Amino acid sequence: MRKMLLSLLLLLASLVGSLALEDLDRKAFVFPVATNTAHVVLTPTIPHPLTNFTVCVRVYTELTRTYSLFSYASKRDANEILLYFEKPYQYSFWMGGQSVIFKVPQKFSNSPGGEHVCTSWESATGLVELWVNGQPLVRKSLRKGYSVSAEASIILGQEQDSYGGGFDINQSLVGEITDVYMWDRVLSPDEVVFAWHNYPLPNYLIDWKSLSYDIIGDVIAKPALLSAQRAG
Ligand SMILES: *[C@@H]1O[C@H](CO)[C@@H](O)[C@H](O)[C@H]1NC(C)=O
Ligand SMILES: *[C@@H]1O[C@H](CO)[C@@H](O)[C@H](O)[C@H]1NC(C)=O
Ligand SMILES: [Ca+2]
Repeated sequence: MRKMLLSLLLLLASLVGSLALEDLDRKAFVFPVATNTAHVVLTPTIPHPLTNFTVCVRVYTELTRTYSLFSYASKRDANEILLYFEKPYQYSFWMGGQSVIFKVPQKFSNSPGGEHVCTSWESATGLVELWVNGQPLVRKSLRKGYSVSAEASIILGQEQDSYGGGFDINQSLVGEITDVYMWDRVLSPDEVVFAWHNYPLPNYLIDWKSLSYDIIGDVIAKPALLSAQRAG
């Protein structure tokens, strides 16, 4: 009987744990070593298919090889949305399995080091924007008329080749990630600068200050070494 009660309590605790929203302000997820296992699953509610969105993240890393900054897979496409570091001064943005490349002028970049990256997409025009440290890169166009599946597996630290899996150690993040946000709209240029400074903005889909997530493997939540102030 006591055993049953204990397992019931454990079950309840794990349920509450996975449903809890946590304020990670000034904290980061630290990925201390390269693995093809360590990752964080974000579990927000995406209420409907997306036709406009913005994603922002802040990363602190010495990597010069490929890694994923934000991997959003759907059942129909592992690269439903993917923000990907290709090599120094080059990011790619994937949507529904297609991609565009963004070249970063050296003067905008701190890479390797700390970088704040925002990307936005608008279905009506297909326009994709990518911003590094509050600076806009040249706009691209991708997947005009598409809509992003709301049934999503959203992962930090690894790049998904299948829904929730298919990780490759050579695409893993080593370092730390903080200030991860997603909005159901395209942020204005002024708002991207606000996001860079970590000022609050309305209409979050993913809110770092109220985050629903699960840590899997060797990932540690610690005070962020790269804050908005120091990254500025
Ligand atoms: C998406 O953005 C376009 C252009 O700003 C706007 O006309 C449209 O209403 C937006 N759609 C949604 C679902 O918010
Ligand atoms: C990762 O990269 C290293 C060095 O380039 C290579 O030797 C190794 O085979 C790669 N691993 C995988 C799983 O692709
Ligand atoms: Ca991959």
